[in-house]
This record gives sequence, structure tokens and C-alpha cells, in this order.
Amino acid sequence: MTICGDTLTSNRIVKNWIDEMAAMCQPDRIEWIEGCDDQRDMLRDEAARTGEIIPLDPVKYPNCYYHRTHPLDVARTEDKTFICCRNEKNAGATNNWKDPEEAYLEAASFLHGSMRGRTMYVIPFSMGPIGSPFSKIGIELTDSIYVALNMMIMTRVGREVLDALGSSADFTRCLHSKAGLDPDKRRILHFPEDNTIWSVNSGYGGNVLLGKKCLALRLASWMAWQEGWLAEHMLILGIEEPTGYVDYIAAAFPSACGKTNLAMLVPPEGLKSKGYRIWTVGDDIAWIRPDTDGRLWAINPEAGFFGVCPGTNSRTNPNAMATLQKNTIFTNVVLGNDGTIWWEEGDGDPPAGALDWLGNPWHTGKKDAKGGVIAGAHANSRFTAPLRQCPSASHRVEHHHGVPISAIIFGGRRERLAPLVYEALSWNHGVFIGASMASERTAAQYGTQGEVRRDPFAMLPFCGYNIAEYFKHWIKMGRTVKHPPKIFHVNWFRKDADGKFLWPGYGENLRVLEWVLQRTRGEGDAVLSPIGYLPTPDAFDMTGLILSKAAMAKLLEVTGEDWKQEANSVGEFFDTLGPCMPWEVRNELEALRRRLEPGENTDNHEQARTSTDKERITPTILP
Ligand code: OXD
Ligand code: MN
Repeated sequence: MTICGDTLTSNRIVKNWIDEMAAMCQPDRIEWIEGCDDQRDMLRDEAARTGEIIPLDPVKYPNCYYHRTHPLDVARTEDKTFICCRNEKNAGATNNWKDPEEAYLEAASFLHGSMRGRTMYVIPFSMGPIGSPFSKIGIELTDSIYVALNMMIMTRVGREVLDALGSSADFTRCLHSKAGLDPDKRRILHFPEDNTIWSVNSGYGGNVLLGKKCLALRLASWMAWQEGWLAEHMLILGIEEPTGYVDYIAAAFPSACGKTNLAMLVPPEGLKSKGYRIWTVGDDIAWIRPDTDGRLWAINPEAGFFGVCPGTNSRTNPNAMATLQKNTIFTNVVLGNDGTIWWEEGDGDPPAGALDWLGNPWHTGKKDAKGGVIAGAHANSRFTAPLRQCPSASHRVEHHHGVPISAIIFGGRRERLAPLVYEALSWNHGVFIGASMASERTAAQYGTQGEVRRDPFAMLPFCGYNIAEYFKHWIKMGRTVKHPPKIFHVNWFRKDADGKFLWPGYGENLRVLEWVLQRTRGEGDAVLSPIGYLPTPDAFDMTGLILSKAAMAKLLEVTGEDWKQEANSVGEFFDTLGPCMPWEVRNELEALRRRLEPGENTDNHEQARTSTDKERITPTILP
């Protein structure tokens, strides 16, 4: 075995662990990733030589590359993802669990000799700015040059990370091998008690860029539970007012709800005169800690975007389109013979001589043997791009202290039930709203369209411990933080009777965020309803946007019968989450039920009006 480049550390614990893993996987070479541009360029050249990546047109897409994954390896595989802790109870009702000993043994049999003939890259990485009190260090060993190149975009890598680690044992031991990409032997294993992640037989980003979902959410949520902070599936966004003051919000949405678009929002024409500017801190993950000022502060532990391509275009997300013009890796999109790329609902027409994500000749409207239209790009095709290239990138991304959070927003895709926005009555009520989050299935997903899927805090696939304990942890955080942010719920997806979206979404969402921020300052007009505070119909600044009174009324409508059904459905969901469900969250459900009963005023919040199918909310204007 050859060792290339310097062994970048004298840390014995690091070296012994690498020796042990190398003895198991038996790579031909070991190469340390230093994080410098020269080495990155050499890796790109080498991967281009073997065809693992294809360089794109250097004028139109400078330093951009194309990659195809194995056709059976295109998304996260939740059924192959396990929390391996000693006590099964700690994995909870929503995670797959394996006994750690058994998990190591089985995976070791897949990993044995898996890197023969290959190089093992050693990638020291920091999630969060190097040296920040928020940050965590990991070292990923991988036999995939594609993973090494992606990690260099998504995280801070190299020598400096090892310098920050020094002789400490406090790093996440991440091992990845493509092995034979056998789906039956695919395992994504998390060992929270050993600060270890093993991933084998996959090459798809979410399964193999181990700093992202595996460390920054699953392991980090476990650490946060133990250490008193929060690791969340949330974007972080700054809204700068004309005075120069910037307020920051964190927001969690299930997939397909436009998280990346919201994180990079462009103010609509009508509000531009107010001088708003949007600053993107992160589009996927937030690490949130209480500080001595009694507020919650957050960092984005990542340094790049791993965004979905289809649907991203100059109208839906101009900042994303500007971000991915250079230094970007595109995975599973359409490739033209002129070295350009394309995807469905992107910009412009497909290139000439197009190959689809499988590498087959492709043209718009191509049909399969059964007459079904064949998509050129995979629905989960991705761009990996550096965050600093985003025109709205916040200068606070590298700030060791993060940003103070003024509001937390939960959201979902609901055609009927949820109003455009409402505000929680209290922190515990906000935790209940997070715990009961849900989205309706879209045509793009398997299963019955319209079916409601619960996704508490958008963390269902990412909470690395018992989800009921996680709710408890959130309740406790509200007690420990002196000035907790207010909590809101938004729904951009409400439809009218003809199935048309009532709200234009995208940049226009700033109008809703403006109200949210007003509410955090004790301003903004609101009415009390059984589900929380609703904006009054004229609470939003609608300059430059025409929306009928009827549409606004529908957007803000709360229908008693629908919400009673929702309460039943939430109750059924909570019953599946095991015996640790906190009484505070159950109490909130009961309080909602009581508020939905006509004439009842049994909870300890301010008087809430009730509504049935026929009787809509009568606004009570609050001071
Ligand atoms: C993602 C996801 O890839 O949430 O960010 O699935
Ligand atoms: Mn995500």
C-alpha cells in the first residue's frame, strides 16, 4: 500500500483508526486531502481520465463536471439506513434499529477487501467554520473520488481541520466504500455511541457525503440531545431592512416544499422600494444553540448546496442559477454533445445530441414502450455548488458565532387545511405544530396523490434518536432559553376549488415573512383563532401584487370540521410514536380539540373563536 502526500497529522488516535480501517478495506493507496486547489485540480483530472466525471464546456460552465450514478443508486435509501445504539428504545419508533455489534460484523463482511485496486481518500472536514464553538470535526475515508470532490464543496476540508483537532479523539469516524454498489448489501449505519458512521455499497450523495445527513443531522441530533442544543433540517435566511438591521429566521419544510428557493428568495418588485435584501445563510441544515443573551443562535454547518435540479430555473430561483455557473458538479441531469447540461423545468431548450441521465440518446417527448414520457434528467438529479458563489450568500456564513434567530417557521404542502400563515400561541404550542407537520403527496412521489404524510419538524428520516424524546428536548429548550423565537406555520400551496394555487409563492413569500417579523416585534395585525394567531386580511403589504379579497379570505380560512379531522389524524400519529411522547405535546393536542368545540374556552390561552364548516372565523383584532 502506498501513502500519497503527507500524513497530515501526528494524532495517534486518527492514525490508528485509519490503519484499522485500511486493514479491513485493503486499498492500494491512501491519499490525504489537503484542501488545496492544486490537489483538487489533480483529482478532477484523474476522475475525468477514468470517465467518473465529464468536464463541461469550459466557457459556458468553467470548472464544472458531469457525473452519473448507478441507475439503482439515485436517492437516499431509508430502508437501508439504521441507528445502531445499544438500547433499541433510543432509536424510537420511526428509525430502523440494529444492534451495534451485529451491524459492525455484517458491514465488515461487505467492506473486507472492498477497496482493493482503489485509492482510499482521507478527508478531514469541519461541519461549521473551523474552530467555531458550534462546529464538529469528522474524517471521511472513501474509495470514491466523486465523494472527495463533492466533500470539498460541501464542507471545509484539509490540513487546517486537523490542526484544529490537534491530538483530540473528538472527531466523527466516517467510513465509506462503494464496494460493488450491490443494493441488497447497501447499509448506511450510524453508531451515535461511538461517534461513527459506516456507509457501504452506495455512491449517491445523501448516502455517502457523510458530513451532510448522516453527521450534521442524525449523529448531530443525538449529540445535541446530550449537549443541550438543536440540530435541525432547516434553512437559515437573513432579511435586511433599509436601516441595515438584519433579522434571521430558520425554517423547516418536508421535501418538495421549496426550501432552497426560500433560502435564496429575491424580493418582489412591489417590496423592492422598501429596500429589503435577502441573505442566504443555509438551505438545508441549522445547528442552533442558546447563548448568554438568552436567544437562540444558529450556524449552517455546510459550505455548499446539494440542490435538486428539476424545477430550478431563472424564475423559481435566479440566485441558484447564478450559483451553479462555475465550480459545480451536476449529477444525473441531461448531457448535450456540446458539453452543456439541461433538466426538466429548467432554463431553455434541451441541448443537441442529448443523452439522458442513463446515458441513452434522448429528446423532448421521448416515450417508453408503454407510451409513457421519458424524463431526461432524473427527478432527484442534483447540483453541488459552493455556497460562497450564491449572489445572496451572507457574510455571516463564516461567523463563528452564527446568527441570532428571531423566528422559527414550519411548513407543509396542504391543498385545503392550513392557512397561508399562522403564529403559535406559545413555545409548547409551536413544538406541537412542529410535531404534527405534514405534507400531501404530489404527483412526483410514489403512493396515493393527496395522501397526508406526517413529517415532524421535517426530521422523520433524519432524527438520530427516539423522536418522542426529540419532542421532549424541544420542550426543554423552550424552558432553558430566556428569549425563545416565536414559532409560525406557513403553507404556500393552498388551492381554490378549481385546483389552482391561491398564492403566487417564490419571491412573494417575503410579504408573509414581513408579517412574521412584525409579529416578533409585537407589531402586525392578527386575529386569534383556534389554531393560533392569523393575520388579518389586510395585514400584508400587497404593493404590486393583485389578489382578490375572496382569494385572501380563502388563504386565511380555518374550517372547524377539517381541523377536527386533522386533530384526530395527529392523535393517531402520536399514538404510533411510543410511550415517551411528552405530556406537554399531548396537552397541546387536547387544548386544540377544546378550542375547536363551539362555545368552549377551556384552555389557558386568550379566548379563541371557533368555527365549523359553515361558520368561518370572525376576526378579533388584537392590539
Ligand atoms: C435533501 C433531502 O437531499 O432532504 O436535502 O432529502
Ligand atoms: Mn434536506
